[in-house]
Formats: sequence, C-alpha cells, structure tokens
Amino acid sequence: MATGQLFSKTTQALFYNYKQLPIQRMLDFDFLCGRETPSVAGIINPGSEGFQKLFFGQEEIAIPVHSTIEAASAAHPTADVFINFASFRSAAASSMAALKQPTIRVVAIIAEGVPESDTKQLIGYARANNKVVIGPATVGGIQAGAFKIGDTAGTIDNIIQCKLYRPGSVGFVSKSGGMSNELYNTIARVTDGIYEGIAIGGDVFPGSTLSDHVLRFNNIPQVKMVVVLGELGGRDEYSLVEALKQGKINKPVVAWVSGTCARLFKSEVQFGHAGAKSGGEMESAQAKNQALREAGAVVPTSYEAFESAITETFEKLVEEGKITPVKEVTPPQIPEDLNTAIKSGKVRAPTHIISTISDDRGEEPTYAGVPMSSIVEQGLGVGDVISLLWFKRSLPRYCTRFIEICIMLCADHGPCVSGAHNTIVTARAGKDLVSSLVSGLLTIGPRFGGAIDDAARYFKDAYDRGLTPYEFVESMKKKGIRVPGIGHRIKRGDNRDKRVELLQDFARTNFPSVKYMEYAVEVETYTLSKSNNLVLNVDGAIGSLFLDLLAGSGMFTKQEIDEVVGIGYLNGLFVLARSIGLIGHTFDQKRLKQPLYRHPWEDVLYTK
Ligand code: Q5B
Repeated sequence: MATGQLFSKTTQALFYNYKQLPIQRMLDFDFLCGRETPSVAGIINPGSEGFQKLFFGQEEIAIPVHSTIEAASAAHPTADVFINFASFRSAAASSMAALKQPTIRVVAIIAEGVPESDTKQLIGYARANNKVVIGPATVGGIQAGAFKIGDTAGTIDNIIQCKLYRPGSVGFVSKSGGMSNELYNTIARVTDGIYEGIAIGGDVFPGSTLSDHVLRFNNIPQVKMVVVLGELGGRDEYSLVEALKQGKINKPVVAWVSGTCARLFKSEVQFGHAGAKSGGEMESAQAKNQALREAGAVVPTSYEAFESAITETFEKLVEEGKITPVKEVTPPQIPEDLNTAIKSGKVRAPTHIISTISDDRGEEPTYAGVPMSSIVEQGLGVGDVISLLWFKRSLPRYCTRFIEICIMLCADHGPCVSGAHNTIVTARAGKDLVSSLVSGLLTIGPRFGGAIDDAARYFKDAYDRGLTPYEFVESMKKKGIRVPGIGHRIKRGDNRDKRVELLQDFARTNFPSVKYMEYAVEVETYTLSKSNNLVLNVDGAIGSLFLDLLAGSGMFTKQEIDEVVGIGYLNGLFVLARSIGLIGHTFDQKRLKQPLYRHPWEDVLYTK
C-alpha cells in the first residue's frame, strides 16, 4: 500500500451508480470545508449519459454522467478516487475495471457480500499495482476539511458536531463504519479532532488493513497520534502488533478491540460483520487487546475507558509541545434543502401549480377524491371517470351513460371526414401515432366536430331569452353567423343522422327534461324549411342535450352551468371520442402498409 496521504482538498472522485443522497452529502461536505472544486468530478451510471443536477453550496451544478468507467476516466483524468456504490453482484467487476484505469489510485467499495475470492483478486491486483482498496462493506473514509467518501460520518449536523470540516491531529482507523461515527464524536470532544478517518470494512478480507492505514498515518506529519478500533475475529490486529514491535510506528497508538463480550456466550458467536466472529483464542478481543498492549499501544481495560485513554494521550502530546491544538473555525452554513425546510415547518414557499381534480400522492391515485380502487370495485365506467375529472362530481347513471353514448357515437365517421383524412395522410407520410392523431385532431373546430360548445352557447342564450326559432335564426343570419349545430355535408332532411336520433331517443326516455333539445328541433324545423341540408347535426344534438343534462340533473348550480358553457367543456367530448377513431385509422394505414399519399392532379383546379 502506498504510504502517506490518500486525499487532499483538491482530490476528485468518480462515483459509480447514481445515488443522489451520498453524492449530495459529499458536495455539502466540500462546501463546509471551503473546497473550490466539487469532490465528485463525474458519475458513472451504466447505460446512461448526460448530466445530473446537484447543489454545491447554494449553486446548482451539472455533474457529467458517463455510461462506462473507461469513458469517465478518460473525461476526468485528474479524478483518482473511485467510489463504488455498485451492488454486491457487480461490485467486484466494476472495482477491477476501475483499478485497471491508469488514472485511478484509490477504490472504495461500499457493497456488503462481495465474494471473498473476488475480493482477494482485487487485493492482489491493487497491491501489485500500488493502488489502495478501501472496503468492501465499508462506509468509506474522510480526510477532515478535505475529502469525504459517500455517506461517511453521516449527516451534515453530525459532521459539524464532529468538527470534520477542518483537520485535527488524530489519525483514526476502524473496522466498523457505524462505530467510526461514534469515535469521530468522541475524538472531536477530547482532542483537537480527526485528521483522517478510515473504516476498512467488516469483511474477512479487507482491501486494506488496520496496520496498512496506521503505517500510512505514521508517515503523515499532521497526524500526531493514532486511534484504532478493531474487533474480534481474524488476525488483522496482529500485523499492527508486529509493526509496533518492529518499531515501525513511532506515534502513540490508542487501541481497543471490541467484542470482549463474546466470552459470555457458550458457543461461537457471529456479530454483525462477516469477519466479526469468535474463533480461536488468538482471534478473541481479549487476546488481541493484550497483544496490542504488550506491543506498546495504549489499550484501556474496557471500551468505557477508551475515551479517557484517548484524552490522556492527547493531553500528554499537548503538554510535550508535540501538538498545538488547531484554532477553531466557524464553518459556513449549508443552505437547507427546500423540501426538508418545508417538512420541518421552517419555511413556506408558494406553489407554482394549483390542481383540484386528481391526486397521486397517497397510496393510490384519486379522481376528484374517489380512489381508483373504489371506481373499479363499483364497476364505474368511462362516463363516471369523465364526470369526476371534468365536472369534479359523481353524476347520476343516466348522465354518465349519456356521456358514454356520445363518446361511442362520435368515435368515428368514416375515412372521408376532415380529421380522419388528415390522420390517414399523416400516417401514410410515415409519421408516428401521436403525430397522426394530432394531425387529425387539429381539424376539429367550428366547422368540423368543434361546434358543440357554440351550439350550447347560442341555443342556451336564444332559449333563455325566449327567442322564437325564427327570431334566433334570422338574428344569426343578420350577424353573418352560421347556426352552430345546424347543417351537414351529407345528411339531409330526408336522410337524418342516425346518431342524432339515438341521442334524442335516449334523452327523451331518461332525462327529466329535454327543453333545450326540443328548442333545437324547432330551430331545425325552421332551417330545414330554408334548405334541406340544414339538419340538426351531431354537434347540435350533443350541445342542446348537454344543456338539458346540466339543467335537469340538479347536480349543477346556474352559475356552474354558465361556467361549463362559458369555458367550453363540450367540444372535449368530440375530441375524446374522435381520438378513438383517429387512432384506429392510424393503425389501419400502418397495417395496410399504405405508401405516401399524393393528391391526384386531376382533382385540383389549376387556375390563375
Ligand atoms: N348554411 C357543417 O356546410 C357545414 C348553415 C347555413 C345557417 C348554418 C355547415 C356549418 C355550422 C357548424 C357545424 C358541425 C360546414 C357539423 C361535424 C361532424 C361530422 C362531420 C361529417 C362527423 C356544412 C350551404 C348553404 C349556404 C350557407 C347555409 C350552411 N350551414 N346557414 N346556419 N349552420 N354548420 N358543424 O354543407 O344561401 O347558399 O349561401 O358550418 O355545426 O362536423 O360527418 O362530415 O361526425 O365527422 O358545406 O358529422 O352547415 O354547406 O357551406 O355550402 O352552405 O347553407 O350559408 O347558404 P355545407 P355550405 P347560401 S357535424
């Protein structure tokens, strides 16, 4: 393992597998330390590329996302730390790929459960190539005031509490990531703080060992004392014992091996980590503590006494003038995330959108407050869904059935009408479903299918004002406006539109009142007396009948009816219905593999 510093205030990492929280925590730590550059240079998210937005202090930054380790390494040649958040299944392969990059110097493997044979290969390759592996099964490590791996040291509050935003004089190495948090706190309270802390991970074969890091700390001038937290199981601590015995470590080492309670159990005990199991006597916490004590480490008699052992060692170094405790600095305040601040009730923020018809935040989406499961369980249909989403209320069954009949009857009217024609031409031009559909929908307007709202407006106004059909039609003529809902290209007085008849029959049987429709029929009688093509068309039938639905159902106030008619809800019925047919025409043309449409010359009048 390389000696000396692993990280600095300019160290940058590549982060494997996009995990928003640990990356943001790294960047928040950077800001706290006053780093000028973010510690994450690039993210590797296999299979995707682009940028990921994150915060660097108050500023939003875009961190490049690469699809391969090779591409990320080439794009960020100065990023020499690889933080691997891959699952245990892919951690070994991705770590090996990272180690093989000439630019990568340190690989931290977070996953637990990496096969030991794979870890051994990684260790072998790293040692042969003078690279460092931290983990697997580690939270990572931290150089106070400089660089932090992933979730090390937990929340920003904890990091501030543990004064990790500026370097102290203590080098710390432990097996356990969880316990390292505890020790960061202890060390911050009783010394001038951490210089560097590493959790090597709890596997049987860690990528780098306790002694690897202690020997490294010995070569870092800023580290004045070393704290080690080992645990029962394995023999890693004995290589530290050897190093101490051989005089390779000349800085005070305060050590404790946890797991002394294992002796209280009658049988072999496996603690949380794969490597933490009571084996033979040599691997017991007691034996390792004793060996470390005999080799010259300061080893307390219990974990409770660990803190005072650290205190005494630190104070002695201060007394001897070997440590000049660092001056305290006040870290900058990390801007709180809006969501967190809102949750805690600290701030309020205006919303940008208001919505009243549906809500998907709960266990299941609701339409106007009605859960989807209830819609399905009650056997409701599309008419009920339209009632909820458009009118924000449950309408009586005859109303929702009427809506459904409108949808069914207007779903299609053959290939020759404007909408279908446009859709067919578009589909034949090779366009996709949405383009073909939209091309057809765009023809819906005052002449084609989109006269329902105006029909409702004009029929309502005329009826409510008590105009006779004659007065109404002639007043429209004077204004030069065609009566919406009247007239058809094909249908005639002697060739009525079946759809209109079906709608009228349904309403006459089911609606409490059909006064607006009867008025429209009287208007039709008058217009037919003028010309045989001026029938009440499907738009006029739906427009007048919907007025009857709104007025007769007792479900709408007068003001609400005016709003529905004023805003113009009713063309929506034709748009929705005809979408069904237009989609059908798109599929039909594709199925028939129809070529590009070209209108025949013979069908165009070329003139000057
Ligand atoms: N005249 C629909 O016209 C159409 C008059 C009128 C007074 C009127 C026309 C019209 C109002 C809009 C309307 C919905 C353009 C129609 C639909 C869906 C569809 C379609 C499908 C489907 C047809 C001849 C003479 C002229 C005009 C006069 C015509 N309409 N006068 N009020 N409403 N209606 N649209 O046949 O004296 O000779 O100058 O605009 O309700 O879109 O199946 O095809 O499901 O897909 O082209 O059903 O009625 O008649 O323009 O040659 O006019 O009648 O002023 O008089 P035409 P034009 P004059 S349903």
